[in-house]
Amino acid sequence: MREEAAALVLALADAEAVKFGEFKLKSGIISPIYIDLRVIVSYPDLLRQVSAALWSAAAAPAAPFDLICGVPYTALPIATCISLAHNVPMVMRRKEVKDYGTRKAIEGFFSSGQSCLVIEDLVTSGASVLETVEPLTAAGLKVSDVVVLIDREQGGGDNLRKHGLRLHSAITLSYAVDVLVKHGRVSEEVAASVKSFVRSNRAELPANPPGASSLVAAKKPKRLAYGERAVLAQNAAGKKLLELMERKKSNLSVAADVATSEELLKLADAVGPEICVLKTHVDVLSDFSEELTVKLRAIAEKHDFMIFEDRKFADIGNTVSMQYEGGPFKIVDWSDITNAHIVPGPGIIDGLKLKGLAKGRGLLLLAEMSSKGTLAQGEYTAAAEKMAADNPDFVMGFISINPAAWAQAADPGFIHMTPGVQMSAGGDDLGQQYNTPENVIADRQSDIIIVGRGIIKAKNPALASREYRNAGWQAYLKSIAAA
Ligand code: 5BU
Repeated sequence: MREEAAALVLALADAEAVKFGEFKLKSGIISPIYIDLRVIVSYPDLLRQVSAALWSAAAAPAAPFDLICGVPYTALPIATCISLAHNVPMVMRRKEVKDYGTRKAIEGFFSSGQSCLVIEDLVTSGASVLETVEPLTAAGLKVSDVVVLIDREQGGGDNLRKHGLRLHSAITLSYAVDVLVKHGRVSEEVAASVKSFVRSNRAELPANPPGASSLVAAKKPKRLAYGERAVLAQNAAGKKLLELMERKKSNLSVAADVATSEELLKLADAVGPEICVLKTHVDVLSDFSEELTVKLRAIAEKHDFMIFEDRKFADIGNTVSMQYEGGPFKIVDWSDITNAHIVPGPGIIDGLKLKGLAKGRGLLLLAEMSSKGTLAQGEYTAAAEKMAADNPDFVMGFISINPAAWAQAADPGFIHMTPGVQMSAGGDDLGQQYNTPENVIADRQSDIIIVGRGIIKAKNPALASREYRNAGWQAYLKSIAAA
């Protein structure tokens, strides 16, 4: 076995997968060694050799497993090779899917409770391994063992152990260096400098490795209070809303989906004391009038809440600019907040900003939607995040479903509002999907629950709004205390 391992080290050096010199790492640190195992796909014999070494490293010590999963991307061909050689089925993690709660993050057939061996090419801190383990466990698979070709011995094994994972390596970095010295491939001096580099550069897990949210929950940065975030909000309406939430102790928005102006005003007055935002769809009213907007603003003033016309603009900048200001609704005149799809590109923000910024309005971008089969996910959601970051003067936040999965490092000045909320999870017959206030605010780290039918169809909407307000606020208090 040792001979095979030594031969593998030499083959890796021949393929230039292991190089010595002065290499600037992403962190800016100069490393005397550089390991890039992506090149092995160019050498089928080497790929076979690598896979065999990994298999022997895992076979004995690892707990029995039903499946294997390579950490994307470098370990994917290695896992495939092992799968073929040993007839063990494989699953694949989709790298671009970040919301493990609702999206298919793992490809391939498996059943809950099966155990999966994770395969990786190189472990430094273990963060990439954790990014793959989380969606596997979220999908119901058991993961206890990880096998790696090269362990850089910079603390990855310890970090993974803290997460209940055993790391098995085919080769350690110090072993590889010893073999290369023995065969005259590197000098004793270089070997000493590599070993000293490894000793003095322990790789810690980032406080919040992307995708490893639940595994590193204990290390999450403290969640800031709404009031603390008001100072960080750059959009005037966003700042006002965060202050209002802190002052009123409410993170509840009621979706006032009723058919007439009279019903809308009555509902606004009934739930007004409990809410921070009243969300409207004025295009469903049979009798919209300017007078309604004046009365609605007066009720908002009386009960201290903001108004959000859920218009979901979706056209080019020039058109949305006209739609926002004109037509029968003149939304910009009376609605503090509105929202937009990002599908047209950033021009939609420019068009709305033209009319809304000077009036102190704020815009929410639809980063995700609550409905089944929504296309707003993954890269689309990331694009919304980027567009918001480019326009913090006018964009105040997002419509989000699971911001914990994608917005961990986001600017705390942005507000996340989440529709699809009821006291128990479920859905309706037309694709709506519900989560609970606790789940949305504490687990998914959203800021505001938007509740429609859970309140407006209740026998006593005022009472129901009080219950939702309490549930949302308790979840918030719990999450700022726990963070
Ligand atoms: P419900 O009755 O709580 O299901 O109402 C939800 C409201 O939120 C309703 O007005 C929808 O138009 C709105 N909504 C949503 O449900 N899902 C979304 O992704 C977005 C808005 Br954006």
